[in-house]
Amino acid sequence: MAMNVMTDADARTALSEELAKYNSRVAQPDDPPLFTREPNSTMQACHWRSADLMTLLDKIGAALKLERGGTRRTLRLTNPGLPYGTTPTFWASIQYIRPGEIADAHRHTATALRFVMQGDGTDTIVDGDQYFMNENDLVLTPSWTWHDHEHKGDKPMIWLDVLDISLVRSLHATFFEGSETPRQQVNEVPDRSYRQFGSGIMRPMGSDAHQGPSPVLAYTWPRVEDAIMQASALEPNDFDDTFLEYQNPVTGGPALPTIGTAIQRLRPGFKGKPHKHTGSVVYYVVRGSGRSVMGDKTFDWARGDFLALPPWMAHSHANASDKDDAILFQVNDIPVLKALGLYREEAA
Ligand code: GTQ
Ligand code: FE2
Repeated sequence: MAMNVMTDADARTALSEELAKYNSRVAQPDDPPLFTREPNSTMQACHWRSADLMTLLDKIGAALKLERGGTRRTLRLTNPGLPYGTTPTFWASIQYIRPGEIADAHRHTATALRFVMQGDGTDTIVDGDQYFMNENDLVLTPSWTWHDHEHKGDKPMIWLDVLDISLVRSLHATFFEGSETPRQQVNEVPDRSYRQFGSGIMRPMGSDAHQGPSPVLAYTWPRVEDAIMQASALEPNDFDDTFLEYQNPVTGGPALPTIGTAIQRLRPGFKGKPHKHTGSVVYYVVRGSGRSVMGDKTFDWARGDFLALPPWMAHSHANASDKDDAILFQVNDIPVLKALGLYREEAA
């Protein structure tokens, strides 16, 4: 004799309609599991080749205008595994600006940075401090700082922009404000941030350690390159060889609270061991060539290429040459994971 036994699954389904009336629910039999044993990112490992990007940049440079209202002409690096953005937290884009153009003033709560890929002659003003950008410079635009760019040189200029748009969106904390004037007024004394904090070893009396972004506007390439070459005389790190982080000289923390930035030099012949960590990374090849393995993909890269690494994916990097250096600039969201106690790292 068949008994009419209601399974737990049936009971859950039977309740769903009533619960929904009160904006509530119980787990349903076909819900995906609440937790996975370890991160299971939908983000995919990606490689963008310099030659392809340059062709696309020439196209958007010719076809797209730069109009008033705070818009930018950018080529966004997208990830096929994500609804938008390059990684779960940030967007990497390449900005293209022609001589005579102005990317006019605005501010947003998303934190931004620039890393100059090619050209010079464009100045950026960040909260009144003006800086003429050069190749491989890192320039910070902390959250809610006014910024605008004007190309005063004679050849198109391109740089990498990274903004933590997906992070700020996920927190529903997006604010944006445009400016009445295309450009900001420049401070009477130029290079304010450099005069105050640029030495990296001294600071204005009274500027105690505080949470927040670095007060240094520009991390200029000659100084960064000198630092990495000095550190290269020391023993290599098994995974990344010589690996230096851009720091906030006041706190000793990362340059920006939500976006990590680092430079690594793979010495000639270096072959790194594989490891994995939480947090996502975008790499830009500053110099040389090499091979990176990410999960089941192998990427052979050269100067000007980009790579994207998903969270918790085993990866390793090797220099392809026995004679020449390879240098990678990277952007990551590791400061966010560390601040929240979610950073983990493991040899793979
Ligand atoms: O240069 O201010 O790639 O506001 C995206 C948004 C660059 C910028 C981007 C921006 C900017
Ligand atoms: Fe902006």
